[in-house]
Amino acid sequence: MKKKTSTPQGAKEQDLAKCTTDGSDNVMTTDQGVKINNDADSLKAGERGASLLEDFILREKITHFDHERIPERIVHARGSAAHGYFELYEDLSNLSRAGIFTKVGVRTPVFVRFSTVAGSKGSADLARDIRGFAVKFYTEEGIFDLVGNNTPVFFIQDAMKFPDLIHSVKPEPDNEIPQAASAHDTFYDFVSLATETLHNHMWAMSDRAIPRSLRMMEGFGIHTFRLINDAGKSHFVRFHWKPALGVHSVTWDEALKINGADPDFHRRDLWDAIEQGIFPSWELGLQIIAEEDEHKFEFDLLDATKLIPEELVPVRLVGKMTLDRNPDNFFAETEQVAFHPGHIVPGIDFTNDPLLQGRLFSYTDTQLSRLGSPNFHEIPINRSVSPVHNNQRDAQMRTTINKGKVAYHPNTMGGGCPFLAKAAEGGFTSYEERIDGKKIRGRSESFSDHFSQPALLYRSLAKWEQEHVISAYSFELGKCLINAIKSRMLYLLDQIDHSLASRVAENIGLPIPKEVEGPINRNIGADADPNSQQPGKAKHYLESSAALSQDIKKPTPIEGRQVAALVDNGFDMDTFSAIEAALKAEGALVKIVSPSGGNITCNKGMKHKVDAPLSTTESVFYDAVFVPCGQSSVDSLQENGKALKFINEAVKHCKAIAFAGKALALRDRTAAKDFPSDKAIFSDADPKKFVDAIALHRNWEREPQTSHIAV
Ligand code: HDE
Repeated sequence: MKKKTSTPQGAKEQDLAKCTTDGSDNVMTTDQGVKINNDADSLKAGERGASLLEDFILREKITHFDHERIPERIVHARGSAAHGYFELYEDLSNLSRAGIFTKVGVRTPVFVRFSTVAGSKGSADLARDIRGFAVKFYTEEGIFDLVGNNTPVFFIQDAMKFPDLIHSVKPEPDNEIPQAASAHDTFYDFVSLATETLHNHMWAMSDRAIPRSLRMMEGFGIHTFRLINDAGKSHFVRFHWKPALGVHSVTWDEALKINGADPDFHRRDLWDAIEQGIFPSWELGLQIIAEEDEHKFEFDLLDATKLIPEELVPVRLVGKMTLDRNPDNFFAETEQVAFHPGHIVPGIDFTNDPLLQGRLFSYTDTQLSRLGSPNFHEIPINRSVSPVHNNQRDAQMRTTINKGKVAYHPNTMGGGCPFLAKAAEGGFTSYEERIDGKKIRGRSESFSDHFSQPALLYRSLAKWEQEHVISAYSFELGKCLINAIKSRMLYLLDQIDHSLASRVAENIGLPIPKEVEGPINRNIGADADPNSQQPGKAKHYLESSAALSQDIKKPTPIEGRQVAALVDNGFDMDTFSAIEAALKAEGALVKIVSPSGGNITCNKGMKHKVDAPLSTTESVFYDAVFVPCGQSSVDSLQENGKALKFINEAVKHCKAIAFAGKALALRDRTAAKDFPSDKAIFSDADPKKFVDAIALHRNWEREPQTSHIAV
């Protein structure tokens, strides 16, 4: 059942409503408003004659169709989005004068787009990839875009390398293979020659790159920004989004299967959750660094390949974002939304991070070719809710009708309008940072440590997470064809962690080389000193950082988790209802999965609608499985190969599984029987224990014993 949206008609919703339309109760017309009498036949010279050029209705319809597509985004082409709002917990005016950091009690409308990076618009959701996490705040002072990712760092340090990075990861240009996959030679050729990539690359090899849900991802602004208060004082800041549902991922085997069985898995999950009133939320966290502490770290705050461990600078939670409304139209909203890290408001400012500085150019430029005009800010989803007045004029598809003769400033003919705002009245002024230096094309020495943080990340992961990282590197390098590239990667991994490199080397059947030909890092200018580079610079300033791991110690909410009840005719209503009630009480969704579709009958003679017949569904779509008692139900399932596979996969993927009464016979025909004392496989179908196990996401301790399960 759809819960009522919790947002009052916010400013952005009212704004969008001006352009929202649907055809119900309306007559069909041409784009010029002429009522249409026949939409099935073109105008012809006689019943069997040639079509006539004068048919303006046919021409208009076909012409519009011919131009329906716009170029997909160069990167982040595949995405899904939702509307919502942001609320601040406490007044932060000592840090920033931005309304979103000072106005407690105001619900600022947001539009959030999540995306994968490398794949095309039609690629599958579970690609191993970084996820985009872009938030548009429609503030009372103008648009603020926080255009981040789901990892705290980026691959490169300088915007100059972005086209190279993307060209290396996109499908190879001769044959356009592989789609939405980094596991190929060109990517590893680049990564192994540009050691600054190694940190974010390890994030990409971790489970962060295969999230369970977009609702279960962290978000990061990555770059260091500035917050500026009324007195003009600046603090450095890094932005974090912490999901209420915790950070969870699927296994690589699940990801591969989901991509085939439901390429829209993440998109559907987000859409369905919001439709059912299960609104995802994230807390906004700030890492604040005083201006005078800029140089107190072992890394440079301007280096986007470095995170600031939470042990060094805690994350202060300052507000909450809730997504509570799906878009009305994918193209109009999700496809046409134009984010830009340069969309900031008074109280927020940039730093000299050379990656951020380059982005400030790129995002307007790309909209010009993607959306076709500098008027992209007039597209409803991009429109500010605060008034827009300036002397920009004309260009393609202009919708604003500017009155009067004056399109310049200063003027007297327009009464001096639009007039300028003093800083005290909200006029944007840039932070007056002192800059004193030579003009150089080069990189700061303080950016040259490329090995400490990937090593910190690896050390911070739990054993099971490290195993996933080893498998990911083994898969990716195993897919590369050129041995020299694989060897160079092994050499670099060895600098990060010897055990990691040895395991990957063993898996891909190559030795770790003692040295590599040429400089280790070749991502430097022709005259730069190759010996000034890695890996000798690695530092060990922190043993580990708990926030980098997904190894949860505490249960997380199970709202919106999908749980399969595997049943057939004659299933026992009492054991079914007990578990169903416990799950529903926590907001989880119970789906009846059965050998056939339509309805099935329980042992009390009641009919139940089957949510998913086994022929159309897969074990990998669910977070947990339970099998109620009931002789005839269990007898039927025991003879059904797909039902057995369903359970075997759930065992292999370390999920919570509960069997009740007679269902133990089914357990004994599957791999579940091999785990009699498993923490998440239950033979007594105790609802509470089952719910608690789902809240821990998976029992990863099972994983090392599951390699024999053939599914
Ligand atoms: Fe982007 N990036 N990027 N990027 N990026 C784009 O803009 C670019 C970077 C990010 O859902 C493009 O409108 C350059 C870092 C997200 O619409 C383009 C550089 C981070 C999205 C572009 C970077 C991001 C984009 C493509 C290096 C995380 C999707 C279409 C200097 C902090 C936004 C578009 C959405 C999209 C350029 C690096 C995040 C081409 C040149 C670092 C989430 O302008």
